[in-house]
Amino acid sequence: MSSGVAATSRVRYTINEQWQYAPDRDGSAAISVNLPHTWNVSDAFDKTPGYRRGEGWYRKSLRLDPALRGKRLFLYFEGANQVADVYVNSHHAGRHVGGYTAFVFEVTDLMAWNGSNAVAVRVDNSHSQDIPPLNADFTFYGGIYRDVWLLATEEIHVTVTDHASPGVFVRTTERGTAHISGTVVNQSDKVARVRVVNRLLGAEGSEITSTSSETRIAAGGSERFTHETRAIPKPHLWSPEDPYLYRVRTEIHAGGRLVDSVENPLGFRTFRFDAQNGFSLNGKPVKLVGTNRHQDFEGLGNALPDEFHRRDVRIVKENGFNFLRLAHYPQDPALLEETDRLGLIVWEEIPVVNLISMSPAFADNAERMLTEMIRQHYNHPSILFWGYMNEVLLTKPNPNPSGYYDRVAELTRRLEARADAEDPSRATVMALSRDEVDTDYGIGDIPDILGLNLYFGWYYEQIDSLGPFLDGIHSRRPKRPLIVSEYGADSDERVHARDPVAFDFSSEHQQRFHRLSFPQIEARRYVLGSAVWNQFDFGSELRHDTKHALNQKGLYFFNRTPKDVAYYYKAALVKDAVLYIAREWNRRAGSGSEDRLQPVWVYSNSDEVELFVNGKSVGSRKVSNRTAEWTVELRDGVNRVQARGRGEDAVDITYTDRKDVIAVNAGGHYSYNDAAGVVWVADRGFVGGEAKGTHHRIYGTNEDALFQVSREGMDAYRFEVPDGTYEVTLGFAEWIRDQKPGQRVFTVVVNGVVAFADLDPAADFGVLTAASRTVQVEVRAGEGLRIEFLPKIGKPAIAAISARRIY
Ligand code: GCB
Ligand code: CA
Repeated sequence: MSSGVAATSRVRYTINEQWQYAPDRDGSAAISVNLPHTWNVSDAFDKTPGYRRGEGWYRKSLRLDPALRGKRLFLYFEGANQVADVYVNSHHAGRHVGGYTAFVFEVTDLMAWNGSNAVAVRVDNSHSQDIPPLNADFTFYGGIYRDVWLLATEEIHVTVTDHASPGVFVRTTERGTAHISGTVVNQSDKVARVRVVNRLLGAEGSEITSTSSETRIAAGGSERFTHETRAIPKPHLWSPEDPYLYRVRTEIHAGGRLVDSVENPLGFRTFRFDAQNGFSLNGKPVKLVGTNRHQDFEGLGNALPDEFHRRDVRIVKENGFNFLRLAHYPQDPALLEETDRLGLIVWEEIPVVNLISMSPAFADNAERMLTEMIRQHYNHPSILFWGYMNEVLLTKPNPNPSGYYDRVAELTRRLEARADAEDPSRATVMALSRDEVDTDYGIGDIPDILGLNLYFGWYYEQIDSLGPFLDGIHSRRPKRPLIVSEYGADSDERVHARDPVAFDFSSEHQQRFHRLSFPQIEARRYVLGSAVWNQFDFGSELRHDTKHALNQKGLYFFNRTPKDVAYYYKAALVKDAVLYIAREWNRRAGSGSEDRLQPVWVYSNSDEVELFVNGKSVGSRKVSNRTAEWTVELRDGVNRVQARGRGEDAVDITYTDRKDVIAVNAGGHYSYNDAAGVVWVADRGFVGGEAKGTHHRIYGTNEDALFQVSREGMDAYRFEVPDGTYEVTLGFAEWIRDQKPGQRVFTVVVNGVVAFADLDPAADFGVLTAASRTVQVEVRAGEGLRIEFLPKIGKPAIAAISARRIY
């Protein structure tokens, strides 16, 4: 380690490198890791229910730079999920409870200056009735999943142990001044005379004004300072369009030396919200149009390097949003620095989700998490809203303890009071769902603003019911400022439907959902704003759906590639030219001339767009609600589709005209694109029987959506194909999870060949398990392909049929 570090003032560097991680204390199975790290990267996504929730041990040897001698030493953790015990040379330095806020322990007296120091951290992500969140629709990955810092200060310094906050709190006042308060500690054994200087700096670093004061601090004592600068005439305001940042440099001088200095961002901005007129920033009406963000990422779990956090902010910003809800927990400091810099208005919240427990420790921990969040992130001008509960009435504890709802209300009042005491300059919020809001025991009236998580046209009712529902709440609670804190629908890029329906996971339903939902929000002035659920797909181990363990309501995939739907919002929100041909459905198939007529649509902020298919214009269309749509005729093979308006775009759509290859998603109204490039066309249902299905994960396959739906009770499928020798593959999955052996038994005959005799899927394969069998059959004399189902017990069923001619 270099000894070139400054001999004065504070020193801070990450110690993320070269840790040893082991799942247990003895450490014999230790592996080398760098932080950030989680131990749930794979088990939270495999198909075995559950993921490891227990202890993990991180060990590192730390050699101290001799230049730091004489300084006070601290270990600063940005986050570890969810209980962390820190040991230095086998001494317990401290424990922190809660997975989403930072913590710091002083370790000066536990460290040796010669040789290496053994740092060990026990992290535990077990469920605890004392710690929020108790349950929620996201994965509680264990580990030290954010940066860890070594921090060294002089004996006299700005406090670092006030809830791991910066120790200095800056805000602006209505008088146009900057208000700066903080605490200086004197860890020496002598009384100290200290001068505190605060310098307000412009974005380029020039000093605009400064304040200072002198104070005496007893040995081992601390003193608070409160400064207010002169009024800044016409300050450069902070806003999403122009996120101008001032900085406040706080200097501590003692004994004629600069002993400490820290910098914090400062933004001048004012905001108001009104139950009738909505939201305004810096005196101008602004609709908050935004999205929600979870912190995890494909292949990394929650352990993201800072650049990933910053990139997420850039993506949200480039999508045209001005608002970001950090659901459902405090997030990485790198992310908040970026929302300050790029200009996004932030709602941040603590993870009190779905329900509370009656344990007094639960309430204490929730309140402390709120205090930590507010103090740690107080100086970020991008944050305007503190949230403290999400759908807290959703899950009824079982058994339901007496007095439960009184306890929820009591905790709500306690958190509201805490947020007010910590930070009266911001607004408090909570989010309730449709089913909670009318019987909310009054808790929805406690915060300043009520958020509504609404899934009309997904979990319930119709997409069109969103606006009328909002109007109803608004008329019943005319004084309550309302914000749509969530709305969204899942999609899977492999699932496509010409007639999409809620819960089919088709890309087309998700797009229609947003095209029809957003205008209803835009049209209502009283709604302060909205946030899509969610910007990115995210891990939720309890989910099944079409990609298990994932919530697929993202406008982007889990790896941050955009879905088509993202461009609807981009076209609605971005001023620069946006013109985008929807392309998730870039592989299509059919048989016959009618199938060749296919929809193509474009998202754009042009007035008019012209479309070309294989070089020929198919006409111009007026863009309405950022969308223009055509029905075009595709040819067999690759089709070049181009669009021109404000800007241009081009994509290739492959269409396969089926002659001697068949692939049918039996029982599915949607087509399915598998990993091998096969397009399983929607089942047109000409064969009788009924479509049946499940959203449960299907074992033995990754193509869940193909096997989740089946057709049941038909006599036969018949395909007109040319004569020849065919390979026919039949896929099954019993979708009834408690189906017993002997409840469904049938025989399948393909052109006279018995493919399955007395097949009993529950017995032969197990329920919810995909199995396929391929047989070879002859097609002669123009008879086509005939797949017959002969019931013995119950009804026959099939999930997937494919056939290809081999001779
Ligand atoms: C909600 C929750 C959120 C879920 C979302 C969903 O209302 O607040 O945590 O992930 O719905 O997708 O069901
Ligand atoms: Ca970080």
